[in-house]
Amino acid sequence: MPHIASTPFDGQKPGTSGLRKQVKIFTQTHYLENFVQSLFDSVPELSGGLLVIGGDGRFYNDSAIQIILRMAAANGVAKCLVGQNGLLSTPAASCLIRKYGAQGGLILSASHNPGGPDGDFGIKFNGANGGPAPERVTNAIYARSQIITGYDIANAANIELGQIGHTQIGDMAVQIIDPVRDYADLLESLFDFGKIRAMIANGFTLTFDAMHAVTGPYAKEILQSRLGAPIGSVKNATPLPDFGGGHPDPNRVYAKELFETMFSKDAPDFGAASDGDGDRNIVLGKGVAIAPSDSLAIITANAHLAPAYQDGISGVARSMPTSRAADVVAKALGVPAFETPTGWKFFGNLLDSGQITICGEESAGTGSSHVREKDGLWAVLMWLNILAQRGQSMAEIQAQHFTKYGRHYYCRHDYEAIDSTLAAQIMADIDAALPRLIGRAFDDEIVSAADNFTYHDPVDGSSSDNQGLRILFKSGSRIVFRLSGTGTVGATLRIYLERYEADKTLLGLNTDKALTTLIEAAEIICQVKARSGKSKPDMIT
Ligand code: G16
Repeated sequence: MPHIASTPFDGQKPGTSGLRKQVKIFTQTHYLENFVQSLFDSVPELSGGLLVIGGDGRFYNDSAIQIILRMAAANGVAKCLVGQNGLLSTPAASCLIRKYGAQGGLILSASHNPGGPDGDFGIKFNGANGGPAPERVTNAIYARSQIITGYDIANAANIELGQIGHTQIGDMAVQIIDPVRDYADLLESLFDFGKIRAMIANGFTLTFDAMHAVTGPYAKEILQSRLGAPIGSVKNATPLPDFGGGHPDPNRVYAKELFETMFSKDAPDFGAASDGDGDRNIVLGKGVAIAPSDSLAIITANAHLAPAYQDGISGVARSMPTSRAADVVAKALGVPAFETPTGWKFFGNLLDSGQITICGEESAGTGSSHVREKDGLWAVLMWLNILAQRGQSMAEIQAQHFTKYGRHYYCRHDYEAIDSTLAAQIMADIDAALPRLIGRAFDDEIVSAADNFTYHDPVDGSSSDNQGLRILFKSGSRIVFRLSGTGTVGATLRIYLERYEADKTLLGLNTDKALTTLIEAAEIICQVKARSGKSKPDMIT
């Protein structure tokens, strides 16, 4: 097998979710190859093993898959399972790794980041449990990438990715498979499809925006073919290399059409969207958007209504910046609630050890132990199952939830593409000021504690420090500052704001108004506006 000499690239350190860079960086000669060889060198069990490969269909997906297949053959992989046309959603890849006992999977995606030649590309490695590689593996890959001297790649023609069937590259078997069927079967086994189908047949209306990303074929099969939603219920269903020029991030800005539909007088009963690789979700009802942290809490409280969870859940976990709404539910259910750093990889050990059944994040991610990734369509089906069982509207279910458990007003302000040195300095300055903040008052909010979050994994005993700066108030309110680990330009400062309200007369406030004191306190503490010259956040979710 040919060995090609190369030299290391700077910055091949996987972030919150794999290696994510601009396409123009990924397509440099030897760039992808160096990273993939570092991966094969760091995960020796792939040699002789089964590897799952697929991506979200973005620009460079096909070319990257052809390179990875030839490198897999040269590195002794026994067999690759590849999604037809190179497509696999992130949760579907996780499902396949687990179902077929693969040693791992490579998922090509930059998630919700834009695609096309001027957009972003990414590569994630998931291990044999189906979940994102833990830090010890990503650190090893990075360390290897810094000393790499070359890579192995087979001489072979491109594989026909559009044709389901079996082929070979040298000694390595390649099977092109239906990207949808196994995953759709898994979801069907978890939920009461009969009840959801009956609800839809009785006039319940829904719309799903696939944003020209990977979920189109999955949503069409599940929602239209298996559940009987009318053709056309799934919008923007064809995956496109540039996502149709859109930004496959299911939020108020980029899924504007969906939000407008759901807040119009002709709104269907249910609306949802997913992201580039199908792991995120947003769910809406007529005139109501459910915040991801609230969705996690409501799902936790109602999961027993779905067949797979009818005997109850073992526990719930959320990332640290996610609102604590799910903790309140866990307490009422008498199950443990865990707080992990941002990044789905931190849920893996808790899921594998059976300590949690459900987990989620403020960044539009919800999932369960059925796979080891967050799963957009799982959340959609969980909500549909809950709606079918309860026979109420989304707004009614949310309102009853707030009345029972109280409301965690919540939002996130993002300052994007700020100078990386400045962002690091802002974080260092807040960190240094934490001890002095304790006892300080911001209007009626008094700081009771402030720290830099370190996670101690209760399963393997590992520690992860520097995972966000937390400022806790006596009232139960909270501000968190963190730098994003998924951006590709400069740095993104995320400010997470949360206020708990149990007073039943104060459950219907406007979120911005409810959080005014905290928003002002955050700027006093970090001065990002003054220091970056930005007058407002680039994104509020
Ligand atoms: C990824 C991770 C999530 C994380 C999110 C935001 O999601 O899988 O765990 O919450 O990024 O991370 P950050 O705040 O560091 O930008 P995705 O959907 O982009 O893969």
